[in-house]
Amino acid sequence: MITVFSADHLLRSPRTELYGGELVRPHESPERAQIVLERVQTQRLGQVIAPASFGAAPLLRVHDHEYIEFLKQAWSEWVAAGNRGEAIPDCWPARRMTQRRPNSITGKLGYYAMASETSISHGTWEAARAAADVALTGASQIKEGARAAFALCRPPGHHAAHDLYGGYCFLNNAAIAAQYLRDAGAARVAILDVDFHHGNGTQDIFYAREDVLYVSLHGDPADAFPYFSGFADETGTGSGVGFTLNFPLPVGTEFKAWQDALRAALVRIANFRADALVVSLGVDTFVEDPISFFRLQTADFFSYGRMIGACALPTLFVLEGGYAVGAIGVNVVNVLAGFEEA
Ligand code: SP5
Ligand code: ZN
Repeated sequence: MITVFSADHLLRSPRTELYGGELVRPHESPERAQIVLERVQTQRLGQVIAPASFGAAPLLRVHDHEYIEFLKQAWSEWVAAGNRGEAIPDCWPARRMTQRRPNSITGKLGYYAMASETSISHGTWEAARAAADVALTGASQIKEGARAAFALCRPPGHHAAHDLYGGYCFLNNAAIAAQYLRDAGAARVAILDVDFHHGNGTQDIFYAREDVLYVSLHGDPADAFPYFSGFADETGTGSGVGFTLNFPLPVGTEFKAWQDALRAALVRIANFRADALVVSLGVDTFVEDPISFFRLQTADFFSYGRMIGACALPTLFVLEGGYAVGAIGVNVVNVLAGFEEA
């Protein structure tokens, strides 16, 4: 299958992540994308192409205009305000406070952030925009009739909502791609999210929709980030009821139990009769992942790739998380190779 990759991901290279009360070197690092790209090449998965530029319109199908303007300006506003470190919020619109948008950049960070581990730094917007173009280029391959494509996106996207960033995400690459496929004539698009974390942003974007099914397997939010989204009783709203399906799984989940949940997820996707499938592909389910608590092994990624391939749907894979950097290339390409073998 074709891989879409942009070297512009390198423009996102913050120095800090707020983690355990310290500012540490970010888990979501440039090495991640380079290692996945190298594995794609050494395993001869297929051609690697650069993205085309799709402009603002497909971003605005999913994201708020003022939110996009905020992302474009945040770093320069932060620097102009005299701040010396990277941009991190320090106040949020919590319970019983107003939801008005402040003027001050620090206030705006709190208004738009769903988490504070994600520092904004020079080049963040440019990299996020390139990642969305990577996803859109992959989606256009599917539109043109490809059976599958791999969007090697960085930064990731599934925590980004209509007007929220965080969880290392700014633009929701998978949601932008799914909406693009809808606009290109696919009547129904399914999104399967196998990242360790719940894709709160993707769920939120499509929560009231019956034309885009969102199905996710993830660490139980009672114990795992993003804590406030991803419970089993979140099933959609209005005409979208029944078109969101969550499988929260406990600490220490092994492949056998994870695979049972995947089987159930794939049954729902088959019943939905999707015209296309978008897979939010995070490999932070790996046993050695430093911030997660599932126990999948390297060979398991190949096994479940084959299960996804057996659905026989046009499939766009969009890279999300995975922080055991030494294994990320092997694990991601195992999913794609398993898919191709089905
Ligand atoms: C795309 C993606 O995978 N985003 C993940 C964002 C995770 N952000 C916060 C992680 C906090 C993890 N805390 C774990 C404590 C382990 N001692
Ligand atoms: Zn994740």
